[in-house]
Amino acid sequence: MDFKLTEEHEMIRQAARDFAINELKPGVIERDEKQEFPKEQVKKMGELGFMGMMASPEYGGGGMDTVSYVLAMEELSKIDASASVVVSVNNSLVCWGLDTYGTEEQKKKYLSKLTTGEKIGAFCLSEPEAGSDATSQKTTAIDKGDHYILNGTKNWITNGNSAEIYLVIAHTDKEKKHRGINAFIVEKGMEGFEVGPKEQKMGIRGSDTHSLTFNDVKVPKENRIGEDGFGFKFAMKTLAGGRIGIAAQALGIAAGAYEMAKEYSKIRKAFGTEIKNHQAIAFKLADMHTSIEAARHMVMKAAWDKDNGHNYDLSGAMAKLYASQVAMDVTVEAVQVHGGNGYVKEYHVERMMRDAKITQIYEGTSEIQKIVISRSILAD
Ligand code: COS
Repeated sequence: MDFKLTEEHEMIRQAARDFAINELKPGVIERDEKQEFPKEQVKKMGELGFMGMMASPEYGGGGMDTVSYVLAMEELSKIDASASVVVSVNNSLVCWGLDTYGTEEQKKKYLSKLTTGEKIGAFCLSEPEAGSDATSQKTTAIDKGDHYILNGTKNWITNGNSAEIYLVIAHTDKEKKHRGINAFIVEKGMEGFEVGPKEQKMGIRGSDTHSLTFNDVKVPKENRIGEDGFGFKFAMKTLAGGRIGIAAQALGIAAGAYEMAKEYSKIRKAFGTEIKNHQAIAFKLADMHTSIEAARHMVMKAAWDKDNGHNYDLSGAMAKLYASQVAMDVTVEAVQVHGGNGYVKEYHVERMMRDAKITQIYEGTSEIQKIVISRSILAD
């Protein structure tokens, strides 16, 4: 067993850290306030290779392992979780899905633009009445020979407006239940495809979340991903990896808030001494540090499982469940350590507390992770 990162991993972590401090931190408060998408920053992350880290190099990807990806996700999320969710969705849901299951033509046409950040991707599974209950898709795609006709509505879609390439899950045969579901590549601009209004959110306000509507959208048959009926498995397999990315995001939010609380405790004085000298604060920091370290080990284990060809459904679900709870607990305590200043925007931790909550909801709620975990441990 070796807990040491390679030199290459350390370099990737440092590059992500530098980028987050130099490029994401300036303006992060304003973007949160105005619900402004970090357009320039995402473009730069594409140029630096953060948008397609694990994808195959022949399609412009970095060919890196999942450990590299979670290291970058943690560092970016320490500073700006709105920017990091764009990275997460593009990398683990869209690029990974296309790289692993797409045809050669799909990879050439779409993946090569997504890995470089030239275009952004979105993953469209959730519907007004199908979030956790993912098989209850109401969106339909009717087979018309050389194309499908797509109708329906998708909800809470990350990168909803900034994306240009959308992976859309739809029923092609309701009788067959989950085996009658398919995944399609839909391009912005296809007739009948409309982006709905932007959601007004509590956290990750810099990311753009929209509903989408499809009215008789003609999708060429070559845009279906995998064999007929593969869509639900595609969604499940893609989300299993996505959950590792969100676990890393939660870890980053927690670690970022903890680092700020620790630094603050060294400068803020109360009762004649820095507050770090009060056990009430020191013990909080001890608890925060311990739970973050535990979450980090779980995230790394899930990434390692994926990199080594092991099943990562269980370790990924556990990492997300645990790290997202740590993100909530630690950010609440970080606000408490900051006292009155913690409630004020310029100290960042109130934003992190709001950002943390979504990690318990998207890409499978904590309750869904418990379904995945309990089914897995009770299977034998
Ligand atoms: N990898 C591959 N296949 C999987 C899988 C996985 N991780 N998980 C499930 N499947 C397959 C099953 O093997 C089954 O296929 P077969 O019948 O051919 O064997 C099929 O998918 C249906 O599985 P299951 O019966 O377990 O489906 P359920 O309706 O009980 O749902 C959960 C399972 C709850 C785990 C699933 O619906 C889920 O993950 N929901 C949350 C979705 C989500 O994350 N939503 C957020 C939207 S993205 S922001």
